[in-house]
Amino acid sequence: MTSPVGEPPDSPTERTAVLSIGSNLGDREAILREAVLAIAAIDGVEVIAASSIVETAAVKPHGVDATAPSYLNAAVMLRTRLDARALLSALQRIELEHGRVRDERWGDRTLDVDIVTMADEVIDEPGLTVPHPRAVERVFVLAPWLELDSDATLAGFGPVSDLLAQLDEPYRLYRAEPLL
Ligand code: A4P
Ligand code: MG
Repeated sequence: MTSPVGEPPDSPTERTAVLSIGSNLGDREAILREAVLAIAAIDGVEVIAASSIVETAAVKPHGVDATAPSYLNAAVMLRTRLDARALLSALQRIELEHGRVRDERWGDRTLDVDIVTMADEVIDEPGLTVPHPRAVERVFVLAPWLELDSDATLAGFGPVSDLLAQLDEPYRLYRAEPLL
């Protein structure tokens, strides 16, 4: 098989991925900053941009929980030659290194890192769904993503700008400067 012009033979294809990072325990902002650095340090990953930080009330399986600590969320855009599975395990290692404990579904956490999209890939396997199945309903995922890419489209749903307008949910800009 021939490789595309300009690409060395056997070089794995680089793709763009968008991550959502979130924290509602501990020093949330410091944890998000450390997470971006840790993501950038993954072998085979180049972080292109990170968004500003938004703050929203915690969403639990039964709905918004105003009694739980609020979340800081941001989006990270990267280029990688890793496949989605390898990227997810590197991200889960970073979650664990930041004191993430998995006990309750959608429970409070020091750090959550989700793959929102990865190029135009559609994956539906045990333990890995891409695009992230709940991105479409989450202002704290869509707003930071739109900030990084005003033409962003969520596969199967349409332009992120339209999805965000339909949600019409409150969020607070916690830190306007980009994390990177
Ligand atoms: N998994 C499958 N697809 C993916 C993907 N695209 N990216 C699997 C990352 N992980 C993916 O996740 C459970 C399993 O999902 C993983 O083992 C992985 O194999 P988890 O991080 O262990 O647990 P979780 O995050 O509690 O579960 P879940 O269902 O992924 O929750 P979400 O959808 O991530 O929601 N409220 C606010 N305001 N801000 C938030 O960021 N986040 C959540 C978590 C709930 N409420 C929130 C926020
Ligand atoms: Mg998660």
